[in-house]
Amino acid sequence: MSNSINKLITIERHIAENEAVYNEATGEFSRLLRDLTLAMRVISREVRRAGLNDILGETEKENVHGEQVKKLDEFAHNIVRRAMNHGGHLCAMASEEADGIIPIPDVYECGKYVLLFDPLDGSSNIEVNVSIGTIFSVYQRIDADATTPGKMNDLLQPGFKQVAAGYCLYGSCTNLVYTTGAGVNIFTFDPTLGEFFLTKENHRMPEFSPQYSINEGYYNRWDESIRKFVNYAKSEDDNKSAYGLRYIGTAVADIHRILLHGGLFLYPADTKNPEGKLRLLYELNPLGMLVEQAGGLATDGSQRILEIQPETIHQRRPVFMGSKDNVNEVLKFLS
Ligand code: P6P
Repeated sequence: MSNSINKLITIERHIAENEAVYNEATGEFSRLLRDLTLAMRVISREVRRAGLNDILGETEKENVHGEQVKKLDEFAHNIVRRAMNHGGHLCAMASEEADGIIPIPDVYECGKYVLLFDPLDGSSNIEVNVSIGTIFSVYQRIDADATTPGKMNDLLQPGFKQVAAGYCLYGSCTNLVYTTGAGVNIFTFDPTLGEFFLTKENHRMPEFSPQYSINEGYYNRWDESIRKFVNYAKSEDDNKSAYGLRYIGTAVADIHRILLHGGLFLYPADTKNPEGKLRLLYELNPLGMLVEQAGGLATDGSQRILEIQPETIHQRRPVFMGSKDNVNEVLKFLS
């Protein structure tokens, strides 16, 4: 069971103590996560001032997906890149907002990790004051002893090889949720102190909850099996009440709710998105690792998300993730 915390522990201390659990406690991994939390503090501050700083709204640019880049998207991307490119712990990065590999500038040393991130997930919600978040995924490079710049195959690793995954959710408060494979830990930001305090350690999600999360506007684009599941979810009789529907439209916010309250998140393939919409490397793998570490499941409908061998940085996959019994229930409709 997860336990609420009555002692004051900052994320720096938790990372350092946690690294003792994680082998090769060289301090390099702690410094990587520490630098990442700095980036999130800066993004959190800017997200909360966006309206005042007039950095809402759109730039004239489009990202690799042909999506309009919001000013905050670009800001968050640059903050993570600048916070992480000189610490000597990374040999390469990849971001939703960049076409290919983000190299470490050759004036800095290359380290043994790679970072993949979605700088600001939920772009469509930025200027309507709905929760958005930063998602991150960390791997060791394939040749851990190399000191050369990272290559594409260092970035294209299956999710089960992640050494850390997490997100920072900028909602009514700022929550940082991360795992290094030894359980899910939740932190809450105190902006007056600039500190993330541990609020839940080794969090476990409910095994089932009568809630589902999907964009029902696409009902007519779905495969028949998805329509049958959704019709079942809405149905009620003497043995079953209708499930609740919650859909924020920011995956990291929907998954955060499901981590805490249980339920099922679905973004299936449809006639417009034959590979689904969510990206495997910097959305599904990190969120999938967190969900599994909290006792849930994450699948693309035919295989475990974390076992998919990536082929390109921005590839998409359909996803069904959440509480174990909720996922097993929808799988019965898919098969
Ligand atoms: P739709 C946000 O743009 C995002 O990538 C995810 O965070 C979110 O779950 C999804 O798109 C929402 O997509 O098609 O329902 O608007």
